[in-house]
Amino acid sequence: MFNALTAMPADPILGLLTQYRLDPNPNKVDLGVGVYKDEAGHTPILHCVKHAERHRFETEDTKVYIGPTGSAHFNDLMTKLAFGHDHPALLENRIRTISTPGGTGALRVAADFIKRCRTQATIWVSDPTWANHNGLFEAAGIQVKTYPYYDHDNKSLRFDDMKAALAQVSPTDVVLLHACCHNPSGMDLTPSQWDEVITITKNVGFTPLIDMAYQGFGEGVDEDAYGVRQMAANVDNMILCSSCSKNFGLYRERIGACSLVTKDPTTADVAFSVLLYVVRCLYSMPPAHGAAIVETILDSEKLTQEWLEELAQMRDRINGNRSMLVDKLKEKGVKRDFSFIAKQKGMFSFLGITPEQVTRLQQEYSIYMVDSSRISIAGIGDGNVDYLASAIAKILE
Ligand code: PLP
Ligand code: TYF
Repeated sequence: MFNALTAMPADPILGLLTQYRLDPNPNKVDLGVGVYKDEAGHTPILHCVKHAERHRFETEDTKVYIGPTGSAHFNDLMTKLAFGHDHPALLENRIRTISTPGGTGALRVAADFIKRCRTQATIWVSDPTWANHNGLFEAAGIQVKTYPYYDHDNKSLRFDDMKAALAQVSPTDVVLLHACCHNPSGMDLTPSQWDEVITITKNVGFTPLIDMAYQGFGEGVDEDAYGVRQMAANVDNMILCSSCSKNFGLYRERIGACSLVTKDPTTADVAFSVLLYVVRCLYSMPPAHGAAIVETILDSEKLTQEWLEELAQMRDRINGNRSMLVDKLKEKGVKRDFSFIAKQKGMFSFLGITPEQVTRLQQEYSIYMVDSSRISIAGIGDGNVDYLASAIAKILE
């Protein structure tokens, strides 16, 4: 039976990590996978997480099954973190949240849930989007189509084209929007652009699915949730997939959440029962450890404060790296305008070089990035920015 298989390509992002690790060049630079790194190129465990883990170790008294929803308390805290404490949909009991195995698990659950809402569903994703979005929705038998988003030539948002495309979407379709820190372009909607998209969503009647994998990495926890909160206040149906991988640094613990916003509590209960059925058929119940850590942090004022400070440090370092690279490229005499990198948000930007130039950077300088020239900004630091900017200057000559 296995003989009939043809090999699948490796994950284009995670595959880079293996190549990078095998490269003996001491000057190598990893701008591939989107994980936060400190100046030393290390992805640290947050202090607040360590504190919470110590506390859980002392107090946890069972490992019995947690059930398909995960921890109800974690779900409540995550709902408040995403929507705010006093969101009308929350006060009106119209939101239902479950814990999921990471943001990816949330998206996969959402995909099966959408399929159960409508067998012929189509989901519209931005062009470009995170590579895994396509596979996750196709795996659930959902057709994936794209709407215009990033203008590679002008390094800007194709906002008019995006609006025109969304206005043509069927009311029975779903549209995926990135809450903040757009992966891979770093190009976010401004609050007023969100308002316009929300008006179109309301008028056309499609269901928005918002993917929030980087809450707190753009401008701040509340600022980054602007679109989520406004959308939920204005539409009858919405899905939110969130992740604790980046903002709590819990990547390998696999913890995130999936929330449904509905028009009334009765619809919410029915939809929730379908969501739980989907979970049962996919993985039965989510891992508990990451949720317990987040719960411990958000339950404590002191740990929450510590978390917000550590999150701000990560955000500030990334933003600092953005300007540092732009300045260094200028210093190296690069004539091309890279100032857009300093204006974009979150972990990623496209350098905007050709695949051949990406290959040259890798082969001649051991600088690793995705073929599309997406760079993970956290991989830049004081120690490598000079080397990186010199190499970019050379391949642009
Ligand atoms: N959505 C986007 C846009 C992402 O970039 C990622 C990856 O980091 C995820 C979802 C999933 O994150 P995770 O499954 O690691 O929580
Ligand atoms: O886009 C990225 O780099 C992050 C991390 O299969 C990631 O979202 C990449 C690929 C993958 C899972 C996570």
